[in-house]
Amino acid sequence: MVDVRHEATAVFAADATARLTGIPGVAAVTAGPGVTNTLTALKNAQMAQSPVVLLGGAAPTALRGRGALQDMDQMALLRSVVKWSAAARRVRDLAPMLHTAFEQAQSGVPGPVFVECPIDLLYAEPVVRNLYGAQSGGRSLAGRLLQAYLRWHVNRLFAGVPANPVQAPRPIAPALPSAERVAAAAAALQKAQRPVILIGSQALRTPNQAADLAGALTAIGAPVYLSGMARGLLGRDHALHLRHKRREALKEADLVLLAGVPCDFRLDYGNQISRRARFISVNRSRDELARNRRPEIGIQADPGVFLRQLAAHKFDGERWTPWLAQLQARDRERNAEIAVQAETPTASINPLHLCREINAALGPESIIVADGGDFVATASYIVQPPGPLTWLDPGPFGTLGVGAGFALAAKLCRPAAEVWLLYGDGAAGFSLMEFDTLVRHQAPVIAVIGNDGGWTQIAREQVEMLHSDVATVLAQTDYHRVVEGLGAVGLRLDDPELAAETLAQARQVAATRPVLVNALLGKTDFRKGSISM
Ligand SMILES: Cc1ncc(C[n+]2csc(CCOP(=O)(O)OP(=O)(O)O)c2C)c(N)n1
Ligand SMILES: [Mg+2]
Repeated sequence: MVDVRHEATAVFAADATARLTGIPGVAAVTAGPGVTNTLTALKNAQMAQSPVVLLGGAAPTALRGRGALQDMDQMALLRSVVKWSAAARRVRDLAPMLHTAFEQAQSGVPGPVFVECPIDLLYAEPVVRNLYGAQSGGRSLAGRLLQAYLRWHVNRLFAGVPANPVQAPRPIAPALPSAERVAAAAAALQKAQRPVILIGSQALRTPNQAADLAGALTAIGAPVYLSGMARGLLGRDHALHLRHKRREALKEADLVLLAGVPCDFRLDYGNQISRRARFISVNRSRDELARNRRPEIGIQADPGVFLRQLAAHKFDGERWTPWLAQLQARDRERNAEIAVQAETPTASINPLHLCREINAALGPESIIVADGGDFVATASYIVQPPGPLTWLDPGPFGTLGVGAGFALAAKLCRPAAEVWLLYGDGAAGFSLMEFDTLVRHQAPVIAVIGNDGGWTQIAREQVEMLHSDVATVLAQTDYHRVVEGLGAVGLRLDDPELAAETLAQARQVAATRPVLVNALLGKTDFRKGSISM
């Protein structure tokens, strides 16, 4: 049980817990405003296909719609942002509904679920009898009728609860690909000259199979790009792992295999895949398989299982050596460009330089959480997650504010890991108060704010197109002093020469206490012209 300061944080933390462990995360919030405060985080979990169980309170069953405190139609509001929901109306509903909730969250395409639990189902029977007894009054006929009704109501609330309502959870098996489909994909891949495999979050739904999955990709031997929760899967220096110029690779490829990757904005709705290429897609979701670009071989199954079965076929990796070498050369070229850009002096600290220093400071156990715009997008090109499931970002909903909840969960799930929370200064404003939570629950994370004094991702396009920076400018505020007030340690960094030293100091502090480095940034053109739509 971890109590936080904002309900969104609770859901973000439950989401990250689910992603890192494969076990659904649970958040419990109060009725009304507690539930409405979770909406954005639930939608974020839905888009990330993350199994979260939200338990929400609700007004007492007999007082719904009568002006009760925090009363509202929660079911109507949540329906579109959860995969499944149910409203308990009797105590005996609770256990089977929770059972179904956990199954629904994990089966097929995973996602968040909601169980509404009115408060009179959560207290002991005598307390509830007393509560309703005290509400009704008088010896008049109306008063006695009301009392009789309420007695009947409470009897009904508590009736028929089995002595042992809790059953063991049933195992949930993912959809398996058929052997013929795997063979068809293998045959296509064996014939390809320039294959590219893209791996997305879905392939990592079963975290304890990450090592096997990495082994499978090595055995297949084709070039691989990793996205979402798959980032870090192959460690830092795997020969098959490409990090840059994906668009070019997709244009030139003669076979593209998407494993748990939808054709959404990140692939320009499928347009990045050459029309001449053979196109295979594996996805748990039938909708995602068909969206925007229909694959030649479409397989509705768990992509991780598919890849492991694919690896049982024989592939001649040598055949792809020249193609791989070409992609690797482009990767090296891009890294060299970045290294040059990182050494260009700017005011305060060049963000590329800071990202390179962060990358150098990471240990093999580090987990990176990304919450922001321009700065964290820059970091995603430079900071390399060291291993499987060591990179957490919001996912395709792109919600600012996931930072503290994700970092909290990461540190509590993996206490031995160093958790690096990379914040934009705008994004940090959504969850800085949760440093109170990090301090109270002894979750010593290392936060770094890339403090460019503004909502830079927005400013980049707005200033260019509308010639005004209105509403994109922030002050380069002393955020390090804010967290000090909450019991964490704050460090200010404005000199590039001191970056390595300050990060080393932060790591030392984080052995025992949460720490925040407020890094004052200058401007670069690194992401000029980037627009996401
Ligand atoms: C909750 C939410 N509000 C707004 C946005 C739109 N948005 C995306 S990036 C961005 C700017 C973020 O600023 P900051 O965190 O300082 O990062 P920077 O771009 O300056 O590096 C905004 C407002 C969003 N994705 N989520
Ligand atoms: Mg900013």
